Amino acid sequence: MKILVTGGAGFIGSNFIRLLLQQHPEHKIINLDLLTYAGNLENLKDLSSHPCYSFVRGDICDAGVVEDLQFDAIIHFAAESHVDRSILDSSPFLQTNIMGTKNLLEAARRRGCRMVHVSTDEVYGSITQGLFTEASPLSPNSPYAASKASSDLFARAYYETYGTEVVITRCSNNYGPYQFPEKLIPLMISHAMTGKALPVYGDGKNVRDWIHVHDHNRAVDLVFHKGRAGEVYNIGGRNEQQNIDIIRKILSVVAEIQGTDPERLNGLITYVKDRPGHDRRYAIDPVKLESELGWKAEVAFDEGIAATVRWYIENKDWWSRILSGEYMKYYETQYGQRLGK
Ligand code: NAD
Ligand code: TDX
Repeated sequence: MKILVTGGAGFIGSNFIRLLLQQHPEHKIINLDLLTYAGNLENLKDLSSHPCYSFVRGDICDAGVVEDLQFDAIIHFAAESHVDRSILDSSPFLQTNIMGTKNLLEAARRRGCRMVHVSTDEVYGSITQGLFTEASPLSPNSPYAASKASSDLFARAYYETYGTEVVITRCSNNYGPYQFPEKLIPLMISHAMTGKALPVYGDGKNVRDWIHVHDHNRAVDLVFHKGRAGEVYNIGGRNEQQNIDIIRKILSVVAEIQGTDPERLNGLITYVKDRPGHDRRYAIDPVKLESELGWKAEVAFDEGIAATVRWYIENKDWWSRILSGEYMKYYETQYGQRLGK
């Protein structure tokens, strides 16, 4: 089967392509990616000449680009993915996440092909007690989450209206190698390694359910091959943690690996003005995926986070190259005032 993977040069997509090529030598992959600030072909450089892999630089919003490609199925990761950026300017989020997804749904409809739409737990909003199930109402709070919820509703509408064979996944917070350094975990690792302030939003007690990217991608693979069309599958790590605990864990691993004084690293923690509309807690119930498709998270958090810290320490060149130019402008806008610079 020829599979169109969108956003394959990003964090989750690049890890997914590597997994799919290992697990399914029977498939061929076309990676369609615009290479925005978040896309990086270095993530896949070991696979660039793989006989089952090809890359096309292009915009999912451009119907002509998608029309010209030959494929039998779509696995759709491409998105504007950072909540903080959506607060600064939501326009690219509407364009890529809604219009781009609608464009791919249209391609799937016309060709009669299967599509997995990769979404997020953020569409459910914040929950005080209990867990989000697939039946929980959509209640997005950030512009990013609103754009993803809209794309989920279009996916649903294409299934209901045209019978397009689309399946939606909603995963919790991912961590692992190749995550863009604007996100919490790589940001904290890279700052700890370079002695920069660690900006903690609000009181640091917001809760996220962290899952290793490998486990997310194993689930997407399963849903692609076995998930029922028109269904939603939640994906979560059963691993709720407060941000401040994640940060302290990262610091203890960095200190251990680098032989740095943990107290010096703890001193870098800086509480800053909160993210507007900051969701307090995400907590997702993956029981449908577990019972129906036999999925189970495999990566224990303590091992996964230690391996991730090690990866960032060993691949400093990868993230150092990113921390320049456009990123530094964004960083200044996002954190300059917060950190009193
Ligand atoms: P990312 O920002 O690392 O990667 C996004 C990729 O999409 C980049 O390679 C970028 O170049 C590409 N892209 C953006 N706009 C495009 C366009 N118009 N046309 C073609 N390509 C375009 O994101 P990620 O963290 O890997 O997330 C991937 C998907 O998983 C997203 O849909 C996101 O909403 C979802 N998700 C992410 C998480 C998480 O914790 N990171 C959790 C749940 C769901
Ligand atoms: O500098 C920071 N300080 C801080 O306290 C950053 C970048 C984040 N945070 C907090 C905000 C969140 O409570 O850490 C938590 C995680 O933040 P992010 O890494 O920005 O992730 P989040 O907003 O939870 O969204 C992520 O998970 C769901 C992904 O970015 C989304 O793409 C995914 O859909």
